[in-house]
Amino acid sequence: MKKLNCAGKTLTFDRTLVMGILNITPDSFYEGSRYQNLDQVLKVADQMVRDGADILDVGGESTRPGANGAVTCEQELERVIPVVEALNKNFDQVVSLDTSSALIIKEGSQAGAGMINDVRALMRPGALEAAAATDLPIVLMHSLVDQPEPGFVPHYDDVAGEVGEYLLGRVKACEEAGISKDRLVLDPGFGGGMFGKTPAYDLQLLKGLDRVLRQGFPVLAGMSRKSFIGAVLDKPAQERLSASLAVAVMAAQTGAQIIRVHDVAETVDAVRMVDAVKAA
Ligand code: 7PM
Repeated sequence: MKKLNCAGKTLTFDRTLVMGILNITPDSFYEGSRYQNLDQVLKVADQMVRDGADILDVGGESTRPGANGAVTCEQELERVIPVVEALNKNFDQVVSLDTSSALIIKEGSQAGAGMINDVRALMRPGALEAAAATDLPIVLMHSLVDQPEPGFVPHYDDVAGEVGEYLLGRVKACEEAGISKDRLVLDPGFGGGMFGKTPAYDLQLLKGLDRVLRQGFPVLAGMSRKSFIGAVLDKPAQERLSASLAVAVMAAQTGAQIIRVHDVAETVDAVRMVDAVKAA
C-alpha cells in the first residue's frame, strides 16, 4: 500500500483521500470559502475534520485570474504561517501548504506543514531547492506559470498527453534537485486563467485522466465548483455542488487518490461509495 510521510503524519492510499480547501485570502472566487480570522479558520477546519477530511489545504495567494494575485511574500507569510501552526497543533490531519514561494515553503515546513501544494510545480526561483531541503511530499500541478494576457486562448493538440509530459519534466527537475520520486503527487491543474485550460480542455483532461495516472504517481484532482462546470450547466459557483460531486466520483473511479474540494462532507460520502464499489 502506497504511503506518504507528511512530517510525522501518514497518508495511506487505501481509500480515496479528500483535501478540504481553506482559503486564507479575502478574494477567493467562491464566497463559501472565505474566512477572516484564525478562530474562524479553525472553526471551519474543525467542521471539515468532523466531515472526514484527510488533508487541510491552506492557501494565502489567490490564483484567481486577474485577482489581487500579486500578494506580497510578507502578506502571504503573515496570513499563512499562523494558520499552518494552529492547524497542525489542533488536528491530526495533514496540513498542505498551497504556495509557490521558496520562502514560504521553508517557513511553512518549520511551522508544521506536512505537504507542499504548488500550482506552479516548483518553477519559481529557489522553489525546487527549498522543497528539496524539506522531507515533505509535493504536489506538482500543471499551469502556465505566468499569468496569461487578457484574451489569451490556450491551445493543445492533446491536452492530457501534453500535461502529462510537462509533469514528467517537472518530476525530472525534482529528481535532479534531489527530491525523491516517491514524494511526488501529480495534478493536471483543472481550470482557466493561469491554469491554462478552457472548459473544453478541462472536460478532455477529465476524460483522459487515466493517461496522467498511467505515469505511476498518485494523482490529485481539483475541480470543485470550477468554471468548466459552470460552462456546461450555465450555473454560478454557489450552484455547482452536485456537479462537483459528479466529477469527483468520475476522478475517483478512474483512480485519482486525492480530491481537493470545498464541500468535504458531501464529497466524502460520494467517494466512499466509489471505494466501496472498488472493494466489492
Ligand atoms: C480562483 C481560481 C480561486 C482558481 C481559486 C482557484 C487547485 C489548487 C487551486 C488545483 C491544486 C480553486 C483554485 N486549484 N491546487 N489550487 N489543484 N493542487 O478553485 O486544482 O481552488 S486554486
